[in-house]
Amino acid sequence: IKRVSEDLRSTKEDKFHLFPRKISELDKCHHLVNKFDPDLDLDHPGFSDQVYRQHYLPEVCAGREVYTTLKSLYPSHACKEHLEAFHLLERFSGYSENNIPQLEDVSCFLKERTGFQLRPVAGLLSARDFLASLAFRVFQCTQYIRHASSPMHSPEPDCCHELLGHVPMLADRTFAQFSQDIVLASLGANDEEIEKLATLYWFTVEFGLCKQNGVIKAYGAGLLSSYGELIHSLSDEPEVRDFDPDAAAVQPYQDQTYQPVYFVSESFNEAKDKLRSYAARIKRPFLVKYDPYTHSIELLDNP
Ligand code: TIH
Ligand code: FE2
Repeated sequence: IKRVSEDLRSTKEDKFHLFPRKISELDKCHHLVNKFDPDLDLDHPGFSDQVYRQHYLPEVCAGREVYTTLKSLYPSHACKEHLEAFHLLERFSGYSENNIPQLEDVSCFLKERTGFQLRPVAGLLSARDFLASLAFRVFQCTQYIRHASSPMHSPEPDCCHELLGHVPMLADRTFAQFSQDIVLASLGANDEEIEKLATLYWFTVEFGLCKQNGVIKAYGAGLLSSYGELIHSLSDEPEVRDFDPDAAAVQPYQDQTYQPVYFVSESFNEAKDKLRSYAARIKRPFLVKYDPYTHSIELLDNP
C-alpha cells in the first residue's frame, strides 16, 4: 500500500500521493506485485505444477467444484443482497458450474445495477492502484484461476473470488456506495491513514459479516469465494466483534489462511454511516468529491 504509482509520482510526495483524477488515468494504475506468483512462491499451491504454471488461465473444470460447493452454502451463509444478485447473474449473465462468464457480460450487468464496471487486469495489482480504481466505480478483475488442489481457499484473489465474491455484492447500491466511500476517503490521506483504510476494506468488503433477521451472514468477498473460510467464519471458532471502524482499522490481519477475527455490522446502512463519520475525522489537505457525470474527482478545500 505504500508503493507509489511511478507514473503518478508527486514532487510533494512527503505531503500526499498523487492519484488519478479522471477515469482515463486508470491506464496508469497498472503496477503489479509478484506476491503469490506461482513461478516464484514456493508455498503457492501451483508451484510444482508445470502445466498450471504455463496455462494459469480459467479452466471450467477447476472452477466447477468451487462453484457448486459455494452455491450449496449460499442460502444458509450469504447475505440476502448476495443471494439476490447471484440469482440474477445465473439467469442473465452466464453464471453456471459449466461456464466461466465473459467479463464484458458481467460488466454490463453491474453497470445497469450500480454503475460499477469491470476491467481485466494482468495479475495482482498494487493495493494503491487497485483501490484508486474503485473511486471511479471500476473494479479490476484478475482472470487466472486457483490451483485445483486447493478449491476451498486461495491465498490470492482469482477469477472465482472476483466473480463469486465481489461481483454480486457490487450489484447492491448501498454496498457499492460503501466501497467507493472507503476509497474516496483515502485519496490525499497520508500513508498511515491509507494503511488503516486498507485494513478497514479488508475487514468489511473482503471479510465482513452482517446481521439479517437476527442471524449472522457473510457479505465479504473473501468469504463468499472460499467455502473453507465461509464455513469457518460462521462457526464457533473465530472471534466475532461488533463493527467499529476505529477498531477494525488497526486490527492486525494475515492473508495466508482463515481470519481469527471478524467484524459484524447491523446493516450496510449502519456500516456506511459509521465509515462516513470515521472518514470525516481523517485530516487531509483537501476533501474530494466524485462527479458521476464526468467520471472525475473534484478537489474541495478542507475548511
Ligand atoms: N481467500 C479467498 C478465496 O479463497 O477465494 C481469496 C482472497 C480474498 C482476499 C484476499 S485473497
Ligand atoms: Fe478481493
